[in-house]
Amino acid sequence: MSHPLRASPIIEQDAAVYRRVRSQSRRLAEGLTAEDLAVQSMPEASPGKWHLGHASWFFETMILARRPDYVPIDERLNRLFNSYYEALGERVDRAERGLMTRPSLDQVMAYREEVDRRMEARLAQGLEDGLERYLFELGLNHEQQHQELFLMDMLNLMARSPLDPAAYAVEPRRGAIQPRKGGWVSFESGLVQIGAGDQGFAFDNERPAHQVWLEPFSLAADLTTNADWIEFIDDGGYQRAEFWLADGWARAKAESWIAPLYWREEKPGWSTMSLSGRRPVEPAVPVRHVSFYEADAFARWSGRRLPTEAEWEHAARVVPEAFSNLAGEVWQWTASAYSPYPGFQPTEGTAAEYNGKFMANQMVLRGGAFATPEGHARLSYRNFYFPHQRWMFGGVRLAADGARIEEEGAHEAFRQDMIAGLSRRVKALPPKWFYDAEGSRLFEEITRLPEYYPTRQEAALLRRVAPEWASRFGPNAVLVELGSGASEKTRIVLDAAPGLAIYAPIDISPTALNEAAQRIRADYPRLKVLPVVGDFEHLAPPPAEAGPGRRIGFFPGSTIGNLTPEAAVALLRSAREVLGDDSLFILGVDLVKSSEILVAAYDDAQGVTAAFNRNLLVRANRELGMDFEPEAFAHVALWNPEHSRMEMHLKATRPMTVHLGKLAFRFNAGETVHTESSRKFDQASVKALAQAAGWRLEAFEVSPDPAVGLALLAA
Ligand code: SAH
Ligand code: AVI
Repeated sequence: MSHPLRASPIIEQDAAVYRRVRSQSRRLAEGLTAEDLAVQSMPEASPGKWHLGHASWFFETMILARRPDYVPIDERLNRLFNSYYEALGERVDRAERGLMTRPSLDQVMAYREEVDRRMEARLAQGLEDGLERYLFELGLNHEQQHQELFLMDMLNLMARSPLDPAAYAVEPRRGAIQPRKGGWVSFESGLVQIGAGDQGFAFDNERPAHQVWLEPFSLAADLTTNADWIEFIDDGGYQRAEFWLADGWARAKAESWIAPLYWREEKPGWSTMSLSGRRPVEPAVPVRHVSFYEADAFARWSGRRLPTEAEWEHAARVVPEAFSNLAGEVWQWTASAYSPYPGFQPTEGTAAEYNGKFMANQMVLRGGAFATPEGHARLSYRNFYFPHQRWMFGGVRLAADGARIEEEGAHEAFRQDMIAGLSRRVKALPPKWFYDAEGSRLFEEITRLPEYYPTRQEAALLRRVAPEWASRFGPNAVLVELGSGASEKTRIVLDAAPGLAIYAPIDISPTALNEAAQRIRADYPRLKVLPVVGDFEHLAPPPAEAGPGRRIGFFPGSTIGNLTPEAAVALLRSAREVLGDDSLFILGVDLVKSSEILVAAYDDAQGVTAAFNRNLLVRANRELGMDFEPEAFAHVALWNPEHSRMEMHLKATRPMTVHLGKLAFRFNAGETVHTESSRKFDQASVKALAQAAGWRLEAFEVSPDPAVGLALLAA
């Protein structure tokens, strides 16, 4: 008996993804009539039938036709289904697409099926090279873009009928709208990285990743709502030129804008058109179908502004949990013109026309919409439209200058963690909030305490192993340090590896980070120092300017022990992904030892650790306007053998109620807030952790007592 050749997992996966994406387009067309799919009168939109044909044509042209002997399915369709590719010859004007009664819907669907048959045969042979794989992924992403365009265009078509037809019984959306978070999220100034790294699919316009300097800014936690918009309308927003850009004002007057697209004044109130028919405008729901010009005018009327795309992306990377509806409701207009990133390279070949040639006169939108297919958008995704266009699912998230724009609204992520942490049955807060300027200063004081052995022991051990480990870095290596603080241990690595080209520290504490970066720059003038203010649990790839040298992760201090075991694995896994296949990772861990030594290290005689612990409450009072009495909380440090960790708590010495805005949190006497865990390891637990995250443990070195360990991991 002969066995058919087994398809490789990649081939099977490609075919499955292809079928899944293609069938989604077909599903959108189900239930619509042939007429619904054939016509269109808006010059910027296309009929549904055209989208179905064009997305298929893209696969035929970009992939199937790469082979020189390829015979097209129907040569004549090239002209109809070519969207804008100059290199591929003549085509039907976009405004005329809605007049093509032939080919019939059946013929277009038959064309789709033939493309599918040929693509599946091609996929079964395996994609030929890296470019073909990129084009295949581009084809899938392109098809998904057309799924959203299909819905935008269908809505526009339906909105033209006095019957207000519902294209679908319920709005086709990929997830529920998220509830409001409230307030603003503030960010300090700093050099941040935006754009897509080299790993995974991204459109050419998202690359290369690069650095941008941000001044302090705040971003609204929530999207602008219909209720906000109605206030703008009622205050004469569409009649008062002072809020508008000149071009916007001219357009608003010429097209008689009085409200977002599809809104109709009813008596009383407003209605709007949706994919499930005409409905009353719901005040609490985010506004849709506003142009950049309207968004900008609204922002000016609000005394705010639109965010730049770098602000949006940085905020979304650092504290996604602080925002509602970042993606999945409406694309959000930014103040950024759609232009190439520094070092932009269009995709090779015909697909070079995909994005780059549109980089004039359009504005960037970020996020994603309810109609954006699942898994399609990314934090680096750059959508773009002309500033007057309104038929896309576009809305507004406001921004403002300055790190703190409203006492109550500032520091939203901290506030959210505080509310969540104090609402738990066993109260707990994430230790990352220790590190404001004072917290970072107190930590440095801790490192010099006689009882706090880890810093001294680790530095000495690092001095011993660094020369050998650094000999493996290779030329122009890039050192990415997580939670770098004062960057003191870094110097040991830098001294052992004079060939290092780049030092990229990431830390949540802007003061500690920027001051350390300045000192390192002064002492290592040949080294390029690229600090990033951010949360290491949301790692971005090193900047493109970091060059091709090997990436070396550096995470000393046993800060990994401050994460839950699951979060530690997730962090190491994301570091593995971001640093790439050839990378190394130096991980510092504190080791299990007698509880006396451990407890003394976290409860020093001078009370510095107690002050560090209580500073969290001082910070909450200052930044969140809370009313903790720090002195009424006792510092508690205890060894938890079950979880192999030191714990710090703050214990209420008497019954108390503390307030955060209108919220009240009750403390019984003796009740604690768990403020930090510091897990202690041994070689086996480090090995298990590394392996769970996709790293190999190459070396593990232990210091003299009190013992700490340094692990060298390889990707
Ligand atoms: N690496 C130094 C400092 C350790 S202290 C040493 O070994 O001595 C921990 C550092 O991590 C602090 O600078 C703190 O600001 C930073 N940090 C804590 N949580 C963080 C997070 N989630 N993202 C980024 N930095 C964080
Ligand atoms: C940063 N981190 C590893 C320290 C630790 O030991 O867990 C923070 C610290 N907490 C109390 N003292 C020091």
